[in-house]
Amino acid sequence: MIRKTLFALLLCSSAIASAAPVVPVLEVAGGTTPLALTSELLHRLPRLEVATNDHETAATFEGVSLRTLLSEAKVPEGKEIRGEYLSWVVVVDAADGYRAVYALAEFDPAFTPDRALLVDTRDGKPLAASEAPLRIVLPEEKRPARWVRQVVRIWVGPVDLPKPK
Ligand SMILES: Nc1nc2c(c(=O)[nH]1)N[C@H]1C(S)=C(S)[C@@H](COP(=O)(O)O)O[C@H]1N2
Ligand SMILES: [Mo]
Repeated sequence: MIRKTLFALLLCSSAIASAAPVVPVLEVAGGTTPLALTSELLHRLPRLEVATNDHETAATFEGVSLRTLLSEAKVPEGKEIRGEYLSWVVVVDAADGYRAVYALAEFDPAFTPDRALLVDTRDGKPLAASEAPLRIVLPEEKRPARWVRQVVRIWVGPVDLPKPK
């Protein structure tokens, strides 16, 4: 009995420790203040819902278009995406060290019909710990490998690789 209580207490304290608020950010190259992707921001912007198949499981996600968030952070869009911006990338980092890269143009409706979302709910409920606080959902992308879970940072900027001589 005592053992059980201790175990429950330990579980509780670790839950409290991990409940420290993680505020994911969107950072744009050039050193402007990172955009804090707070729940308040995600509820102030237009929200979208998408019905998908996560592997074989049907799931409905809700969140904000990644493009909307990029515009909120003043990242070029539409016809502004030319010249150097065609070599800009969006790097998404997760709490578990997972990282995926996309091209900036991939999120622009002027280039592609896919609508990437940054979601905070699945089937009407807050994301589970394995996906929280935020997840990328690319409804048209068949393999969900870039549907990054546990997003903590989105970095946008020029790819920094050497050009041919
Ligand atoms: N943070 C994070 N996101 C991730 C992964 C991961 O290991 N860590 N795996 C990816 C891969 S390979 C797949 S197939 C899907 C799995 O998502 P699911 O657990 O909802 O099925 O998440 C993607 N997102
Ligand atoms: Mo995967």
